This record gives sequence, structure tokens and C-alpha cells, in this order.
Amino acid sequence: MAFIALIVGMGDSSLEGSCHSPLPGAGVRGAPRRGGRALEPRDDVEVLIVANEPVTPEQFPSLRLVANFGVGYDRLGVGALRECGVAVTNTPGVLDAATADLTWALILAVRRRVVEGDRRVRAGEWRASWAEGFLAEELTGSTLGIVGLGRIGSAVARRAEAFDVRVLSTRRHEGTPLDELLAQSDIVTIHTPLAPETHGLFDARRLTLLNDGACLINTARGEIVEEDALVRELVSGRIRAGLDVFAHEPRVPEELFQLPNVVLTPHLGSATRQTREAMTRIVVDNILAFERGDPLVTPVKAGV
Ligand code: 8YV
Repeated sequence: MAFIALIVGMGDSSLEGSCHSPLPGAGVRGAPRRGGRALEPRDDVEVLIVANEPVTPEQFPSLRLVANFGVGYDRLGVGALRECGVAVTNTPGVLDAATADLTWALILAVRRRVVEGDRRVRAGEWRASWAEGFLAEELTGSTLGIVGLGRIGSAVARRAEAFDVRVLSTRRHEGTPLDELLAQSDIVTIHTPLAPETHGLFDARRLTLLNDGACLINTARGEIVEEDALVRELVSGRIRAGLDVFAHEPRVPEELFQLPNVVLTPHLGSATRQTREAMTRIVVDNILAFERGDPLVTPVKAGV
């Protein structure tokens, strides 16, 4: 194996598991990209391993494969890569459980005010033997609206059975119409990919359809929600939210930091040891298939 595979924008340690060892002879190099700095052009690189980073094919004239470390490939520029004859792969399936679990962690944390409770204890504000006046809304019997009933959304729906919640869902134009789902749900969770038709899907008008006290959970992509409008709703205290993703990561709107009605996590959806190792395995298997001239294991077929 003589090609150069460049790991872009991640420390080598981001590829958990033995990513490099099954690529004997390949020159695998790390190319950390910090502070939005552009990559140096190189004409010896045939494979790029990226985590949903924009790729400019002109910088890599020998490029033939971009192996995305993640399922979402909205920032790569798949259309331009395809026009240059560059194949793209991603890591579908293996992160469904981890992302669905985190979604439920956020639902429970927001709905039962877990983080607020933790802060109270640490601040020495727990004085009576029981938490008087610190009530939350019950999960059992509530209505959960799942926006995007694909692999991850379905994994969220399966877990919902154990919590005795009523599930509404919408997938593209099927299921409960989105506006109706928003108006009927106590909790709304987003699982659509980011695409031109979902960019800003949750605009100011749609956010106002959420009931007072409703929770919005986002473990998909920040850009699906108009962030300024969401910040306004959260600052007003009308709704609650659990947010794992943001429009300009790693920047989080400062207005959110002091709010008790929002739980913030740093894009942790796939961040379990087991899932990251499985993602690494798929990245490596795709590169090996590419090197052998075999069909790619998980090629990206659609997208812009
Ligand atoms: C990240 C994700 O890509 O798979 C996706 O689409 O958003 C995440 O899994 C992954 O954490 C690597 O940064």
C-alpha cells in the first residue's frame, strides 16, 4: 500500500481503536486544523479521513477517496468531490444506539431538571430534607415528537416504549405534519440530516408553535434550528432545551450559559468508546476496500 491517507482536523487520538495498524505501508499522517486554518495543498494524498470537514478537491489533485468519520457529511461538499471523481464514505448504523441514548439522557435531564438539581446541591442550596418547590414535569404519559424517523429517530422511538410516552413522528412528508407535531408534543427531538431542505427548518414561527414548557432536544445539527430565534425563546423562559449541537461549533451562544432551562453538551452523540471504535473500523474497512479495488463498504450515494 503506497498511498498517503491524511487525517484532517482531528488529533490521531480521535480515531479510537487500532485505526492505523490495519493499513500497513500506507502513510497515515495527522493534519490537525486548528482555528479554521486552511490545509496546505498536497499532491501526494489519495485518501482523506475527515470528521465532516469541508474538503477542497483542488488542494489534493491525487485525491480519490474521502472517508468521513461520522454519519453526517453535510459540510464535506459531496457534490464537488463527486464532480472531481472522488468517492465518499461515512459510518452509518454504528452510532444509532449511542446517539439515541444521549437523546434520552438529555430528555430526562431537561424534563426532570437533573442539572439544575445538581447545581443546587453543589451550591449548598439543599436545606430541607426534600426538594420543596422544585418540581418537574413527569415523563410518563407525555407526548414525544420525533422529527426524522430514520435510523437514529427509530432507535429513540424504541426506547420510548419503556418510558410509556406517546410517540408522534414525521419523516420527510410522511407521518404527523411538522406543525401539528410541534403543537401536540411535550418533548420534540430532532433527528433529520442537515440538508438544504432542513436548514433553518425550526425557524422563529415554528418555535412559537411549541407549547409553553415544552422541551426541544437537538442531537442532530445546530443549523436545523435558527439559533438566534431559539436563544430568544430560551431566554424568555417559555420553553426548555437539551442541546448537543450548535450552528457554529464549538461556539455556544453565551446567553445560554446562565439559563436554568437548558442543558448543554459538547456534541457527544457518538462519543462512547464502543461507538467510536466501530466508526474507526468502518473508516478502515472502506479504505482497505478502496485499496483492493473492491466495492466500498458504506459509500455515500446522495447529498450535496
Ligand atoms: C461526529 C456526528 O461526526 O456522525 C455524525 O454525524 O455528528 C458525530 O458522530 C463525530 O463525533 C466525529 O466528530
